[in-house]
Amino acid sequence: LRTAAAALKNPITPPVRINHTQLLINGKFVDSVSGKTFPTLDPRTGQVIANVAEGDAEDINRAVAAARKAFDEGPWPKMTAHERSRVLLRFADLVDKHIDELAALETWNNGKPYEHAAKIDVPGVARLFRYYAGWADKIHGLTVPADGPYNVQTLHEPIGVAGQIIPWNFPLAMLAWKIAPAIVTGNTVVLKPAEQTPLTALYAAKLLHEAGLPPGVLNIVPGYGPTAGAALASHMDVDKIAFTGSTDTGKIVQELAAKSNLKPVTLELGGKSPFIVFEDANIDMAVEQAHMALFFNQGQCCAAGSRTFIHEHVYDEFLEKAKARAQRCTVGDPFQKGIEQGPQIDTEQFEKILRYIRSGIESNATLECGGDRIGSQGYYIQPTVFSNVKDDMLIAQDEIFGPVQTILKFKDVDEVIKRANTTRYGLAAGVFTKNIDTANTLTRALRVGTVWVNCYYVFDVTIPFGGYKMSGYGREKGIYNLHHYLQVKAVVTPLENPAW
Ligand code: TXE
Repeated sequence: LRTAAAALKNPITPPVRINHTQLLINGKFVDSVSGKTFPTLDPRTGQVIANVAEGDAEDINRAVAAARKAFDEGPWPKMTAHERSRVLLRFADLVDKHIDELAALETWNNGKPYEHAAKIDVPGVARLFRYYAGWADKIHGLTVPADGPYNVQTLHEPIGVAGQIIPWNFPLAMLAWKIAPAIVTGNTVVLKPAEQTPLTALYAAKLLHEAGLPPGVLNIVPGYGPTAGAALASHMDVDKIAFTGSTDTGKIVQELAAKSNLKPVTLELGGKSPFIVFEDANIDMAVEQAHMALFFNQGQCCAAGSRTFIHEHVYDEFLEKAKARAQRCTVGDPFQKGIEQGPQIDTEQFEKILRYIRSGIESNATLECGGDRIGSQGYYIQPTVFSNVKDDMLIAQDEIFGPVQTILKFKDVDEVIKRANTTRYGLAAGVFTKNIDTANTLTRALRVGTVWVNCYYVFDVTIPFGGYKMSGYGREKGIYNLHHYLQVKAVVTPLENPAW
């Protein structure tokens, strides 16, 4: 780690230029009404990499007006499904073409390893747009067998102007998950990226316009949550709001939606997902998956396997191997080859994680490795493992959102089900066992939106993702997200001539 710290002093120059720092409204890059800008930082150093136009309520008004016009007057919702689909497909091709710039910009602004951005995040965007492009002309209503002489049909119509607020941990993936199902169904969008990571959203939106998206269909307004985000959630002319972020902010968004025009809301919020290893599991595989389930993306994943429950018979073996794996984890400049972990996103998250580490030590969990920052600049944290973690410790209850693995011991199936479910969250779970009965029992008993059995983080575009309990509601990806962007209209026509 000492060598790594020395290398971190001289960050690699990112192989990309920043071309877009203004708001994108009605197909044009524009300054904010106030003329204000805000700095966006490099998590490797905390230095400013660009100043970006700061949108607030006035800019949201302008963006919503553009989206409203594009929805009410078209052409987008009135275009054929096939034509809309072609725009999404052309965009996917442009993403493939510009993969290097998009990945470099994502790494520069977010701190995730370039190899991950280039092999996972960016190709995932193209894949997701191709998937939803395929849905364009496969959305249709029903003929309904009502009593009486009536022809009854349902029409599936776009809902209107969608407001979308996204976080900073997967800036491009979150943007894609939100935009693709919304626009393929004929809606128009105003999206607010996280204040930490506006750069790839602006770049991707520019590529969507190059792919033929008409002006006003997608508007991007970077800015802060309590100003731009709140203005979007409470706007009277926004017909739906989709949010990904913290549970506390999710509650605010839902309240703003209710207090304004009662727009429907979908929320993808935090988690404290159990990762459960039974004594019959393949331990080496479970160790590797548990490591990835927690440390991937610097631990900044809503579905992180952040309570690692290990059966008492394999606990010691697992712990020794998990600790060794964490110590092997390569932390460093995310632009360097072979790096698994880069810096955390910003100083708030960095401080929050270090506070949780201190809390773990103070509550007498055993610090097996890590526990401190790396170097003296940027937001790098040592891969950290705690054992002897108890359910009532803060580190076993709160979302740490950093590279801190917490390992707990259990004795039997009923006990671990109860403990796994004793949380306000319900996003995901991992179950490692070769026993089909144990797997079946767990998959049904766990109150979570996704159960991965003998695997973790399989995020195919076809698989719905979302939460139970305070991890939110609604599903993203797959067929399920389309329903959140469609209204169902019943049309009833008499079969016999009415007496006029
Ligand atoms: O989240 P916020 P923050 C969790 C994770 C993290 C914690 C705090 O535990 O440590 O949340 O992170 C916008 N009205 N997750 O502060 O505030 C904000 O501008 C409308 C889990 O970054 O939820 C940003 O665009 N919008 C998570 C978005 O909400 C508001 C991913 C997310 O920010 C707003 C990120 C307001 N009043 C953090 N206030 C996941 N589920 O993956 C803020 N925002």
